[in-house]
Amino acid sequence: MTTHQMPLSSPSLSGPSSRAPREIHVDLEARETVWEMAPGRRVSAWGYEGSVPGPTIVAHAGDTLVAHLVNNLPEPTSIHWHGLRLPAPMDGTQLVQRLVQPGDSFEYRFALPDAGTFWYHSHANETVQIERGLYGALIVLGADEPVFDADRLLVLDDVKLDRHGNIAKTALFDRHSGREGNVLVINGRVAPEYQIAAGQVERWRLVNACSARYVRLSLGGRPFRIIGGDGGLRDEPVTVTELLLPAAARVELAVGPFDDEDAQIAIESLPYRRTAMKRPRRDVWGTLRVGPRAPSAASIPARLATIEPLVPPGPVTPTRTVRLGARMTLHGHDWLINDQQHHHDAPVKVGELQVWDLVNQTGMDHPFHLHGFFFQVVAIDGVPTIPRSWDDTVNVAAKKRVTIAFRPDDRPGQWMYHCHILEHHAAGMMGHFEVVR
Ligand SMILES: [Cu+2]
Repeated sequence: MTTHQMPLSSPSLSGPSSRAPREIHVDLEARETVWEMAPGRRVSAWGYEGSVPGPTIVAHAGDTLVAHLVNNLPEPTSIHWHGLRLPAPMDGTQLVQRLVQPGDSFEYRFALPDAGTFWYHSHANETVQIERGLYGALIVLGADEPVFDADRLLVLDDVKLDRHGNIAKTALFDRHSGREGNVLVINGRVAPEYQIAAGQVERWRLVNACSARYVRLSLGGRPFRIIGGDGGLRDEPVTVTELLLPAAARVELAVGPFDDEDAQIAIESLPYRRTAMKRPRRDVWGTLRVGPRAPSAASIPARLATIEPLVPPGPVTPTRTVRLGARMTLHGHDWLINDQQHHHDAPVKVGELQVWDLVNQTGMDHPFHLHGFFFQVVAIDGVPTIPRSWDDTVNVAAKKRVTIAFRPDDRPGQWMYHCHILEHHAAGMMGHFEVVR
């Protein structure tokens, strides 16, 4: 029995690391627990192995993950492995498995083909179960990773507490705009402080585990480099001073070097208007302090990965249109795909290039997530783009059109796509389709 847990910060996991593939065994008991978000600030929550986030699973590409879910919750559950190219029966949705009943267990077993930053979370009654803490990170290391001075994982979440300090019940308004919390946490803790040595460069892996919130990330306005997306390293690093991380998406960064010892840098989100119904504001999530200088062994190549374009340059012809829509009802809003709740979409064939036009007909952004397959973003509003990374979650901004391409490999079965604003998914903005040989 080996459970690989990564501390909040660790010496570098990077660098060449080839070894024989292993089985990684993890126990994930889902149960009620006490979540201490800050010293003395405890809330009743649900977590894997009693912690929020759940255990961080670290493996190498080529390993097999064996995760033993035991359900000691008062209601049924299942686990979705977000971003992983696994066999359909292991995807954790109700299309492919019966929910695990209280007192029962289920073993997930699948190979980990790709290096990258992934996460796992409940795929049952998500608006309650994920909000209460049933999520965790899964890091898969590649054979030839760039070298950093340290690795850091930051799982971002927002929690809505009521006036008694308990996790709030779902409100009608949540169904419309998605639930945004009034408490911001990184790795389950309010306002954490991290330290980076002056002169050093760290690899940061960020997961947005919020129900609905978009994070327009800034590090006090300082430049940093994006080195990876949902599905591992991007083609080359790009230097920015901010980025937009939609709900459920991941990003990998090179942070540093900083020269000003004792500087305090805000880990913050800048105002972003994803819906006209919410007033954008700046929030501080945590603090990064620049510590005493230390030597650096970091080495980040100019070229990180080769992303072969799936679609030749030039005009893009979609094979399918997926319209994201809404309908007013007596109980507020229904959220729709092609005018239907829980849309039954046409099958796709193994090996056949898919070019999907995601058309947002609503006045609100939606983070579109495809299960089981990475895609490339090939056009925005009809204007071709050069794919720089592999992704499984993309923001389709209000009234905009995003075109994605993927080629289903030989993993037939039932798959789904949906808006990852959990309340929208629950209210119908979801489609399912079969991959057939
Ligand atoms: Cu949505």
